[in-house]
Amino acid sequence: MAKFSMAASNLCMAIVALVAVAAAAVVEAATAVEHTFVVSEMKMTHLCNETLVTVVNGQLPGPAIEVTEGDSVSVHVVNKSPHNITIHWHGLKQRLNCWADGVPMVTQCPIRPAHNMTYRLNVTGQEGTLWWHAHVSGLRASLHGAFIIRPRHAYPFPKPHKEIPIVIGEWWSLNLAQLAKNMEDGYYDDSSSATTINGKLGDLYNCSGVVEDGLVLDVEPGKTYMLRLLNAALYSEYYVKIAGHEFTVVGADANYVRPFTTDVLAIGPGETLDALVVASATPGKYYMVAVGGQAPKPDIQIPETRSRATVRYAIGAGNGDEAAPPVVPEMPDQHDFMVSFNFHGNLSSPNRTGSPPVPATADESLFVVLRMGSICRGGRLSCKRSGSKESIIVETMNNVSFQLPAAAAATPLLEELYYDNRGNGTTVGGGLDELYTLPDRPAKPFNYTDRALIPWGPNEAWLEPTEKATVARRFRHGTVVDIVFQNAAMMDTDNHPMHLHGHDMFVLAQGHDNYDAVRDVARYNVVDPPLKNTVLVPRLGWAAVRFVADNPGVWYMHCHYELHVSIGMAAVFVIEDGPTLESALPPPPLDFPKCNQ
Ligand SMILES: *[C@@H]1O[C@H](CO)[C@@H](O)[C@H](O)[C@H]1NC(C)=O
Ligand SMILES: *[C@@H]1O[C@H](CO)[C@@H](O)[C@H](O)[C@H]1NC(C)=O
Ligand SMILES: *[C@@H]1O[C@H](CO)[C@@H](O)[C@H](O)[C@H]1NC(C)=O
Ligand SMILES: *[C@@H]1O[C@H](CO)[C@@H](O)[C@H](O)[C@H]1NC(C)=O
Ligand SMILES: *[C@@H]1O[C@H](CO)[C@@H](O)[C@H](O)[C@H]1NC(C)=O
Ligand SMILES: *[C@@H]1O[C@H](CO)[C@@H](O)[C@H](O)[C@H]1NC(C)=O
Ligand SMILES: *[C@@H]1O[C@H](CO)[C@@H](O)[C@H](O)[C@H]1NC(C)=O
Ligand SMILES: *[C@@H]1O[C@H](CO)[C@@H](O)[C@H](O)[C@H]1NC(C)=O
Ligand SMILES: *[C@@H]1O[C@H](CO)[C@@H](O)[C@H](O)[C@H]1NC(C)=O
Ligand SMILES: *[C@@H]1O[C@H](CO)[C@@H](O)[C@H](O)[C@H]1NC(C)=O
Ligand SMILES: [Cu+2]
Repeated sequence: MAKFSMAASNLCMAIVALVAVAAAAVVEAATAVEHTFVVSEMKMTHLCNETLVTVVNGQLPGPAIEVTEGDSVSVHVVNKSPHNITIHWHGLKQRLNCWADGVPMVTQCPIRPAHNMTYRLNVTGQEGTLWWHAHVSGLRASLHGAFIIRPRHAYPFPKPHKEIPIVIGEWWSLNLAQLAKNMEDGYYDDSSSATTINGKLGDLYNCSGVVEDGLVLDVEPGKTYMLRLLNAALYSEYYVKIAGHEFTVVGADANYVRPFTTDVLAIGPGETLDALVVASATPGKYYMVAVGGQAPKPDIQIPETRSRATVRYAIGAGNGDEAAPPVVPEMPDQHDFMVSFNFHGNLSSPNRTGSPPVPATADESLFVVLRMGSICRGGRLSCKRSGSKESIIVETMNNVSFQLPAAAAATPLLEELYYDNRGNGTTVGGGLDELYTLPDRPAKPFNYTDRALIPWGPNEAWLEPTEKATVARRFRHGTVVDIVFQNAAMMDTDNHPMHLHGHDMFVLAQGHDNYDAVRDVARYNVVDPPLKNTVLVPRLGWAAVRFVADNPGVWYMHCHYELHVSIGMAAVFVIEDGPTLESALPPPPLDFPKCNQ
């Protein structure tokens, strides 16, 4: 009996081996990857406090999706939480697949409690690290995970010994649904309780003296590790260092970059990075530290956020002093924004055949000023501003603040587009034609980076009055679009990680102070600019991007700071169908959720 079953299992193994050999011969056929994401609430305890958090499959961070370029993915999302949920596949190009982009009321009706939905994704033409997260205000702090795309053929560098996802996040003792409500109500003094690395708070935090668990990365001397970093935090860009080690950055936003070496990484919310680290230090223990950057005073200050993990060399590798504390890296000042400016300025594309060429010129150019403004409460026309409770602070792009269509609208914008295109516009949501058009440029230019506008009061007050609308910008298929994002010093000087769904953007240039077309167009890098889905617009400065609007659909474009997007720093780009069946948006999937059923 035992003998028989052994023979059977050997046979099984032989078949498996045969299949593997056959697959290897054709360079791994594309695979269908399947996941089930059960969204539910769970109690977790940190810092002596028990908190109810919404998670996927009981995990924080959620499960990583790991695929090989060319694979197709099905994710069955089963909503056992009391919240409306959508999942966004951050950075995935989603060619002709806007239906699966996961933005509530923009691309789909949310998955309601006790409902489910299957997202079907093709992963083509991208390699590196991306991530997924709920596109639900507040909740993405606990609903996120890595989306890892391995090359079908080979890395353009020696294959690393190991790949390690590093998810930078935040722990909120505050209930996240409450946080979302607070942000909507114009109360935004909340801050996270801790920074986390792979969900762990680390030993800088404790509950009555008992330190929190920290991430430990075990390494072998001489080996190369690939860190796949993503910043899932709601509020901060992070500066990351490992004592005694350097990083070689090889990828950003699932695009390879020309490798460069640095001792510090800067990663804004929504950004991802692939960085190689060689375990070449004297065997021992070294802290990896992530510190949250913030704009200096007179901006309002929040307590410094910081977490650490430990890089630990294998025992027996000459690691004599086990008891010695880990070496601490010297971190940049949290206010030193030049760390971020230099890091992002060092990203460029490697010259690889097959990478898309940079279009030489743009068909349309937008100049988009990013800044705060305010709206009177209760629909009144005039009120006290500059932080008065009579008004509510909003974020704007060219002096208009984005408002999502109400869930009660019953038809998401993408469905409006699809049926409008087919001469069957539903009148329920008013149709896309009634959306507010994002202006090309601000109506009244001002000195955007005038430091006198930072403190709330008379200098900035005249610029505050603004309005809310569902802001859109329509592009013909194939339009080459230039956008200069000008960061204005109004009431704050945060940087803004601007994220575009469904497209990568060439980052042509960044600069300090006010953009000057005459001077700055000459500085555009049209030779080897990096391709990013999230461009960090520097504080008191600007960034210029170019992208080709060739993926039909309704794509969200927004700041990836949770507060900023929830108070309106967003717009949708409506991209029309191309001329052929292969360049037109296909019909919605059959099981696409309906709003009111
Ligand atoms: C823990 O909860 C208590 C009571 O709700 C609150 O006073 C305290 O600030 C919380 N601590 C942290 C670290 O959030
Ligand atoms: C998903 O919903 C469908 C229709 O309501 C139901 O038939 C199916 O069993 C559900 N699947 C899961 C995994 O809950
Ligand atoms: C994925 O690609 C296959 C093959 O081209 C195509 O038939 C399918 O419709 C695509 N699915 C999605 C969700 O884009
Ligand atoms: C615990 O945390 C408090 C507050 O951050 C700190 O003052 C104290 O030194 C910590 N204790 C330990 C043992 O780490
Ligand atoms: C790249 O980083 C170096 C420091 O490592 C800095 O001197 C340089 O200015 C950066 N490049 C750009 C374009 O910002
Ligand atoms: C790659 O591009 C850089 C910058 O344009 C150039 O200096 C270099 O010679 C190119 N290398 C190759 C191998 O083409
Ligand atoms: C128009 O679209 C609506 C919404 O999906 C659909 O119910 C209706 O049958 C369509 N009408 C026509 C004439 O195609
Ligand atoms: C804009 O403001 C800055 C300082 O806040 C000042 O140095 C600069 O001269 C101003 N520019 C113009 C054109 O007024
Ligand atoms: C901003 O928009 C509001 C509302 O339309 C308008 O009253 C105000 O003048 C605009 N401000 C600027 C600086 O353009
Ligand atoms: C959830 O979505 C449904 C249908 O789209 C909507 O009617 C309901 O108001 C939403 N609930 C919340 C809490 O937003
Ligand atoms: Cu922002």
